[in-house]
Amino acid sequence: MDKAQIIGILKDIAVFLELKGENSFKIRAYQSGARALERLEENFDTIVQEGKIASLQGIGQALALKIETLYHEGHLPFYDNLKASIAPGLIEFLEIPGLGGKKVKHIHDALGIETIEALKVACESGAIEALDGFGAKSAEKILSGIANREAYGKRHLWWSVQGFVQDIVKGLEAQPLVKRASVAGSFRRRLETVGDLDFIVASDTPGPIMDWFTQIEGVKEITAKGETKSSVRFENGIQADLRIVSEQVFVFALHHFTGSKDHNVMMRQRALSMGYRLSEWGIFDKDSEENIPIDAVKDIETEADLFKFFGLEMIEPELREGLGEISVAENDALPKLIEKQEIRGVFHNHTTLSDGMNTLDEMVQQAELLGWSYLGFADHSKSSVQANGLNEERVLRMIEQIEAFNQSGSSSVTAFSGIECDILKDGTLDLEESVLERLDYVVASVHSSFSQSEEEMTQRVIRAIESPSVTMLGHPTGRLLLRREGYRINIPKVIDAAIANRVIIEINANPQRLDMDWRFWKQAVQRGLMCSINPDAHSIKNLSYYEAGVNIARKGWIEADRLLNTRETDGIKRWFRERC
Ligand code: DGT
Ligand code: CA
Ligand code: CA
Ligand code: ZN
Repeated sequence: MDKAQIIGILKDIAVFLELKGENSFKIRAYQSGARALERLEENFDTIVQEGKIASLQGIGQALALKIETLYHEGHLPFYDNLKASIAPGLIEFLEIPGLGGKKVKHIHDALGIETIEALKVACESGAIEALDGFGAKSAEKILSGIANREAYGKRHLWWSVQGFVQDIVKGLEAQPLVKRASVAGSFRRRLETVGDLDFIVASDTPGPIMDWFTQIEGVKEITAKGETKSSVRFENGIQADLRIVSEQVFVFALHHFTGSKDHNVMMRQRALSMGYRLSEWGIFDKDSEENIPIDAVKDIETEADLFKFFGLEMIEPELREGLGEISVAENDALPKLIEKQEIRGVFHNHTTLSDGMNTLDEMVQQAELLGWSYLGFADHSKSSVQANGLNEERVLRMIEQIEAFNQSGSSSVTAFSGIECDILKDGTLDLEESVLERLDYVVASVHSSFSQSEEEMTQRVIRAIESPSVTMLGHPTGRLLLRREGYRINIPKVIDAAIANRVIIEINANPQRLDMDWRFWKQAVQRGLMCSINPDAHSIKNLSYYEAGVNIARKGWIEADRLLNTRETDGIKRWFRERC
């Protein structure tokens, strides 16, 4: 376990002890231990390995032992038992902003409640504000905390629902009374996470289609059922809306419910400026009171027709985020978006040499099946001890192995030798420069000391970008979608440094990362940043993550000439040699 994780556990222990009403002396020991580690200037790993943890100010012998156990074994029985002794509901209370151990204990002692639902009721009934030390404000704050928590918990990774969505669309299309069917909403825009799913169908006979939809296997609850709209909730927590309209209205409903809201607002403004009113029902004269669409609507069958009517080129759903797409479409200047068939290979992949599940040969065979020309390897470096990272000697052996593989001519796929080299706390790299420069390329990533200040982290990453052997920056924020915020870092400054040093930034295409975020890419590529879609695959199956990366490249307005993976093998070699 690394330092940041250990600090997190020490803080958890302090809170759990508070919740159990333990004496404050004990609690403070863990709090000050966590602070001592946060303040630590020296290398944490070295200190643990040299057995010097107990010599740090604020850390006693007993605590030092616990830290060592966490570091070496990755878990601590004392912590596991403590956590198990607390009702799970109370641990959920702690996730609500403003509720610490003491307050949760107070609520539990006074009201005996142990679930979020009961806590919500207690806030609404006035029981919370009647407690000592609480008031109307705190009850309100708890309620909004519960609401936020629910909102966060209700989203799903785009990647995890795609098969589910395809099945529903296929099922709808197979219904005899369905003329057209499509998914809409954030799923269609390929947003990294989706709230609910939105389906649009054209039919004159909605009844039987609504019946089918509300009886799909896995439907747990029907929250609405009507002629034009039904909503269901599935056992897996996903909610879905189905809207059924006439064939003539379909394209307008599809456009409206694809969104985004910001895009729709801008489209409506544009319509008004041209004398029309645009809605999910069609196009109307601006001043007409009647709900009869203008005649031209008859000729609008596709979204391309709809955009054309308003003087715009077709705007793909991925671009409909209200980020200037309408004014660019007006000038026919939208980017030509990447297709997954254009990808010729990917670079950031792990094998059994570090923490991957498959060997180099197995990974290459999968690349052949995908029709790729090359595959890059980037196993972990030695600081990533838990991932069995490679030291200099093992890197040199791997380079030989890859050279032998390429010379054997056993595959149409060229293997590139790389490493995912840890960026150490001070921004230096984990491996000797003389070894790094013998690799085809180097992906540099942060895997430790996540709790640094924004300034420190930014400087640390920029220092790595400036180091001569670094080719790419890996997952620049370290975020895990719906699970963990990224570390604090100034991404615009990192982008500047990458452009200045001709360092590529990856789209880490692991569906839980999708890091760097698409919201940064449009501007960054316009300023000259080069991108690589890197699946960070730890198995042959995960090579398919590159498709999630393509989604993000499309959302980021990235064209083929800014994407390394669209080059053929010679072009890749040239980039690694000359960075152009
Ligand atoms: P989600 O479900 O949170 O991932 O995001 P969306 O974009 O799927 O949002 P959702 O399901 O609430 O609505 C689908 C689309 O319908 C949305 O992208 C735009 C359109 N829409 C919904 N409500 C409004 C609204 O109040 N104004 C406008 N202009 N459009 C709306
Ligand atoms: Ca939605
Ligand atoms: Ca919806
Ligand atoms: Zn990594």
